[in-house]
Amino acid sequence: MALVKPDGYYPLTESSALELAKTLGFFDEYEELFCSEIGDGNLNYVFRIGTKLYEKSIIIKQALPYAKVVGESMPLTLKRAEIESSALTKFREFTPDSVPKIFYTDTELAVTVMEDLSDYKILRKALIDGQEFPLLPVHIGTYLARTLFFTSDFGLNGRDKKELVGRFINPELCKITEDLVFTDPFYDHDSNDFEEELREKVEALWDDNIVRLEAGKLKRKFLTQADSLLHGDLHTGSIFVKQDDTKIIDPEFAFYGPIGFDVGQFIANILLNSLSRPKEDHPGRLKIISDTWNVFSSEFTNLWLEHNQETYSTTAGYLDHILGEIFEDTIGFAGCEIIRRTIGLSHVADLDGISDKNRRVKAKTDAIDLGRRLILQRKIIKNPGQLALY
Ligand code: SR1
Ligand code: MG
Repeated sequence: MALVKPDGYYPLTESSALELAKTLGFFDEYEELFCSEIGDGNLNYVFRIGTKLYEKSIIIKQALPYAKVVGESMPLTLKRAEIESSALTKFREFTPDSVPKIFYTDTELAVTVMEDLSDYKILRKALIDGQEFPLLPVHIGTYLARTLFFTSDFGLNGRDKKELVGRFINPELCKITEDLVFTDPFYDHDSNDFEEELREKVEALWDDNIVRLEAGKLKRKFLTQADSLLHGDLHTGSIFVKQDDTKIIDPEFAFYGPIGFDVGQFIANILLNSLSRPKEDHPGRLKIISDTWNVFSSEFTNLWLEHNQETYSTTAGYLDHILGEIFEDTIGFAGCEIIRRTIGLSHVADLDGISDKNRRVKAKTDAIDLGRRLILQRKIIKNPGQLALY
């Protein structure tokens, strides 16, 4: 009997996801399969489906009409599934080895079928476990340079770029970032969440008009500066690693924004991990940041010299100006990300997982101080080596 896919949207279960995989022809009708929901993110279902002997497996990812982390009180557009698969497809043009393969998308069901990366580990977990990945900076720095250069006005002609800006308008997901990263943590907002022991520190932050002013300026950049197609949520939970490979997943927040935002989120999440670890591990974490920035800026420079379509690109000083601006934004956005992951709605396991309360509160106090300094001193910090002093 031929299997038929039901019409319309319905939230998948392990058994209906398995049926869907068969209906779409990924497996034979009578093949014995397993299916488990493995999603540990904030927003979506992720089903892993495969043959019992693991010869073949796929991932079915489905967007829910609300944020899983909050519940049905926070409705969320299903269009993000289409944005995610279009962004992965676009990024694949510039860096095919850095993103998972997409096998199928269904806009109505908000489903993407993709390569199973179960032999990889989520970078956040691997860093918490103290693992090291010497090739990570090369992979991430190259991914950032290629995706951000080739979708910008430097790598594309103006018409094609504007068409892409239009395709990646993503108001609902951008609103989440505008609120959760750039606004709520700097105000006494209901969505904030922190240990009572941090209250005095957090209230001092809310009373600090200079921090608010600078956070406001960074938010405006995020709202208005359509440099490049961003991943939009490049924290260490959006990166899969193994010793010799790195894959970037989950670009459902993709939109045209300031280049430093992606770089800053990555750096911030490495710093958050560093804050959760003993002092002797800090130089190793800072090296990930310096090496990633160095790979990013030298690859961006090579692309600029070889492929730039902008007439002004050969003007002396212009490349240095752009890289300087990206670095300053990177540091500022990193500061906002560190603060929101510490006192906002969406935390990180690196800090929340510190079981000793005194140690946890101390690490979070340091995180607030660090985030604040990065926001305020982003024009003074000129290279990643200086972060060692912070
Ligand atoms: C309600 S969504 C909370 C966070 O999860 C996503 O991964 C984004 O980082 C978002 O800010
Ligand atoms: Mg995500």
